Amino acid sequence: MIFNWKTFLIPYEQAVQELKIKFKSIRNEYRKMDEYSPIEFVTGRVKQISSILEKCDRMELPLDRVAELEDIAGIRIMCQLVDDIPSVVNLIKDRDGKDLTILYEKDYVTNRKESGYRSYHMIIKYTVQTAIGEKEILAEIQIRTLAMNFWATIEHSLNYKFNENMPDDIQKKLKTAAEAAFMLDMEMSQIKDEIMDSQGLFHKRSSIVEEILDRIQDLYMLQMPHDQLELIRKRFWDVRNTGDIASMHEMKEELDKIVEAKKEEQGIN
Ligand code: 0O2
Ligand code: 0O2
Repeated sequence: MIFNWKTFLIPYEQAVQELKIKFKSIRNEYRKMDEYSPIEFVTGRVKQISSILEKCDRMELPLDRVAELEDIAGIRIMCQLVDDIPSVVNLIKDRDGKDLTILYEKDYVTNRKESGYRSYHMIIKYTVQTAIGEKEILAEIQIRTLAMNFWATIEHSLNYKFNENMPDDIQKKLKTAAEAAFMLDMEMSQIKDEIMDSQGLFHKRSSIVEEILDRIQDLYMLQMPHDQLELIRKRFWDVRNTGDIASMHEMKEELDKIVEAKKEEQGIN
């Protein structure tokens, strides 16, 4: 039998694309609300055919049961802080039975693997609509901090290079590095509130800046005289340089009123 990989992998590719968009959208929603996002970034991949074959060999799984592999479709969600991991897990649990079904979870965050690997894994069932009908596939979601990801990425490439025969000294260094990554996560957790506040503030500031620029654009379109627009622009730069959110907010509210008055004057609305 000739196995048609191209056709077989289509639903997996679609699932990875869809899930990536869904998790990236959650992050964007938090940003729009000027709130700290437990999701920092999302990546995804369909497992290489050579890795699928290797895993089938290792698991003594015949090719006609290849769909039993849980990680042909893989989504990785990176968080800034360890405490973000349960938040993301809960976001996914909220969707259980809706657009995905959770089969089981593996908590390598509290129970790190012998290698030093830490991550939270969720195995899900996901349905995609393809040109030839509905297809249900398995996917693995890995949730980890930036520090866990840094370590796992490097360890993964070293493992690949040494192919199970990693020299003892490198193995030892990786163990020490895993400990350092763990300590880094612990240190960051201690300044969690400051990190969350400062990032909320950063997004709040950038959205007010966007809103003020929108109002200036509105006034330009409403044909406000050039010299008056210049004064507003200059004031915007001064207020922006102070970085004071309250003053920026005040300026935005003033501009809202001017825009409204101009629109009324011109019989718009
Ligand atoms: P943004 O908003 O620029 O971060 P695709 O072409 O859609 O199939 P994609 O998503 O571009 O693939 O690539 P992939 O490999 O799945 O994901 C890479 C994403 O991870 C990119 O985001 C990178 O910017 C982001 N990324 C990688 N490392 C880091 C990091 O250290 N910090 C942050 N914040 N992001 C990182 P996008 O999709 O371009 O979106
Ligand atoms: P990829 O795509 O190259 O990352 P097994 O795969 O047999 O070890 P199992 O039960 O299938 O075990 O899954 P497990 O242990 O939950 O891990 C599956 C995935 O988690 C792996 O996929 C890795 O991505 C990641 N992982 C698990 N342990 C380690 C580790 O010690 N170091 C690193 N860097 N990653 C790990 P694959 O199959 O390796 O594929």
